[in-house]
Amino acid sequence: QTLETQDNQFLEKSYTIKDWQGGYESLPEEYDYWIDDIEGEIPPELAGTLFRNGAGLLDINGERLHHPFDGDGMISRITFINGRAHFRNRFVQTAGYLAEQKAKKILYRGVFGTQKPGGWLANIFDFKLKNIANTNVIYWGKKLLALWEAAEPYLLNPHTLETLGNEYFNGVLSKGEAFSAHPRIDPNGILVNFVIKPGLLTTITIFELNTKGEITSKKNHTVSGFCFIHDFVITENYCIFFQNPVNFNPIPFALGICGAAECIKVEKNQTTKIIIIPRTTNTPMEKVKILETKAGFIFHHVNAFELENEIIVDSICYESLMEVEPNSDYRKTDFEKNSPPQIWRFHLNLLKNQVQNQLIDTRTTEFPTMHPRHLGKPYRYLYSAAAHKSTLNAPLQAIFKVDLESGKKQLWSTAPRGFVGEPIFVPRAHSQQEDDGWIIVVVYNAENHRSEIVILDAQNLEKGRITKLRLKHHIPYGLHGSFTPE
Ligand code: 3ON
Ligand code: FE
Repeated sequence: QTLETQDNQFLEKSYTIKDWQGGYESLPEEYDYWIDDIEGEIPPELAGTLFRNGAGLLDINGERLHHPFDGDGMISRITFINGRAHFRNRFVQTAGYLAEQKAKKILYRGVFGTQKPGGWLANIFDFKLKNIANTNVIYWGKKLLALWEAAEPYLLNPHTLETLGNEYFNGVLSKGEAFSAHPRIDPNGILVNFVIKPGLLTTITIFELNTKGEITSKKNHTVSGFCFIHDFVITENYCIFFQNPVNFNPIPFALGICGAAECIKVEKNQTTKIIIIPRTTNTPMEKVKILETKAGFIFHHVNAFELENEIIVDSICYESLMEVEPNSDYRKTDFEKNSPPQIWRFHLNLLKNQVQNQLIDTRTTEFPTMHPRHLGKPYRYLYSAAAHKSTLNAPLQAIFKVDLESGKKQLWSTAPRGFVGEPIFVPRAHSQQEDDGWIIVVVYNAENHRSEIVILDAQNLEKGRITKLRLKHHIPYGLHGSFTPE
């Protein structure tokens, strides 16, 4: 026996793969009820609504999707009012969802490899996109919008979650024009969003929206090379994009062999280009600036801010990406074989045009968040979903808090049978301290195959949960969401 295999025997896992897989079962039912199975007390000052989005269906009439990112968007809405909580979930009634539910079979190819039945001949040269509206949900300018980065938003009724149609912002967006799923809200009351149109040259469009939900600015920038960019960051003066070191070979996709995203390969030896775009023309730096560094692959950033001659950016980096194979099953992921997503801090020096990289923590972590009032500004605390153990890749089972000033870290874990989604930080009204508020997170409990809404004290995760609201069903692992005090 090698030393390595001996070591592995003692590395007891904090989860079983079977438990983890339970969170990837479809939830076809739509519910509407007051939550009455509650442990602890809902903080009386906590008022507002948490919206969550994610794939509600992982199969179409029993035919499994190839990847959870291909699943139809389902919105969950948890409203906190007078110490009570109400739950409702509904599918976004996209054209594709309605058509497939009616046909009872897969009619569209998915970006992440779902194919129509019938092999490559049934899929060859089919470039139609199914807008699945599954990635994020925001309430902005009195509009509830379900977002997916490759198409236009869907507008929903914020109370009933009924789908009202596509949102084109008074014709500023055209049919089929995308609006990414990762808007950033400047605390000055401006929502900034972007869209990537990749090609040999890539166009990055930057939108600004006012508090009425109107697009007030739409500007195009062109950069060289193919881009796959899922998220971005803003500071007071800049929008910052990390152009991942990837190559795109569309041929297998065109031939009906795999999904478009499966044709993206991370090039470990290639550098990441950091694209810094001024938000207005009267910023210190007038033109677009591009810096280079080694950063692996980035889906999500935490935050960014300006400090003297530097821009600081905190991001979640993967050394490489799990390659989704055409015939593989995502539910059989061998976590330990993949590189862990970790928090890094990048110092972009705008005078020297240099980048310094600093690993903040080795733990597997994803879905980072922070206090919305500090977005684009200096900040002290970040929160994220994380693995139970501090090394090796593993499912997200814990909530992690990092004090970026003191380096202190806290962990609240749901292992062995709990699995967490994206945490949302809700500040207490009129709070002074940056971490005075709550973390709300949906936890999948494999013990009873149901989900729970858990409320934590953001100042002290380790004292344990304040409240646990037990749902009557599970919610499949989701992607992003947001909280609105309204
Ligand atoms: O040229 C094309 C341009 C484009 C916009 C390429 C393309 C077809 C791939 C594309 C579309 C991209 C899309 C639709 C991306 C959608 C991404 C998505 C739905 C989710 C991403 C989630 C990211 C992460 C990191 C989730 C992590 C989850 C866990 C760790 C929990 O298990
Ligand atoms: Fe995302």
